[in-house]
Amino acid sequence: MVKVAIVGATGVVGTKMIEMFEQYGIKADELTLLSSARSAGKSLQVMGEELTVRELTEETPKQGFDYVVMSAGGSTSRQFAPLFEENGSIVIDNSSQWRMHEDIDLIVPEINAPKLGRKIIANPNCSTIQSVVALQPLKEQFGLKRVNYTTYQAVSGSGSGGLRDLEEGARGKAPTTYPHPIHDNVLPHIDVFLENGYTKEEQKMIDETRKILELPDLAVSATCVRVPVSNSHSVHMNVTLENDATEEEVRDAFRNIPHITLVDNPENNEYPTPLESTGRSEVFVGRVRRDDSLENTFHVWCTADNILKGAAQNSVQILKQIMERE
Ligand code: 11C
Repeated sequence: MVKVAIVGATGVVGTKMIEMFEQYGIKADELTLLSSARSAGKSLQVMGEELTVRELTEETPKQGFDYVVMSAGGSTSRQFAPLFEENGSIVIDNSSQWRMHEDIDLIVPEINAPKLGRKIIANPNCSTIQSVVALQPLKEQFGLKRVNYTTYQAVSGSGSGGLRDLEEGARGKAPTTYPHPIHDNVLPHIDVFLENGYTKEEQKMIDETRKILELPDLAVSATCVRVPVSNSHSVHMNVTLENDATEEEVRDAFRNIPHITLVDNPENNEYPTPLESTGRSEVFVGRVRRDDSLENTFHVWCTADNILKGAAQNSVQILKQIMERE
């Protein structure tokens, strides 16, 4: 009898997780949908069955779930993930709360697998996931020396509030999620500002890249920008390789990898876009070209569905990876 719970089931990511369970063939004898008191009581369709969302309380972890997938924000994860863990559940957590803890695995199943033994396993930040998926073949074939990211991140990364600000902003309404209008605008500000002048989103990309790729000394920098796009993040990566390659060798590194699609025919106006990435499971790369201002350095453009590969899909892939191993 396999008991699985989804915490944050009514959110933008949680509802996609339910879809991903079906797509990835997750077998649960009993699936429990959990949320805060505010969303409890709602009904959601799960594989043709209607399930009522229940409130997450301090008593819930005692119900003996085998697996819990959480996407309900950092404070809920801080409070509840250890309670689920104490009660024997394996927890896959989509918040930033546990990612950088030394004893917590940070997993992108195409790249790594849990090995540290804790029952809390962290799902990385969405913009990090698509970036490391694209960087991994370059790391394997040429070695990585330095990466500088600039992101163009969709409003769905901020959940329903971000989508609302974009939609209602187009009708002249003041924003409630962002400090400035996002409609007709670009905000170089994602998550809170830190003392070093970077935003937390930028710091997450730097720290998580080093941890997932197991390159603690990799030179990494990031500028993260919110753009008026509903869904799918774009990342420009300026990548310095350890060993030089030709442009074609860099393109070849992305070919024949099932979870990467190379779209790089600028002569036909073909390159990855967020619109074409939405609803797709893979990471798209293109615009590969040499940066002549630095040795062994290339520009790479990368897009992916931030709610799928960046969150719900990656979490469910981790769940599948663990279920298959056990
Ligand atoms: C955004 N990347 O686009 C964020 C959303 O640490 O998991 C995900 C935040 C996180 O706003």
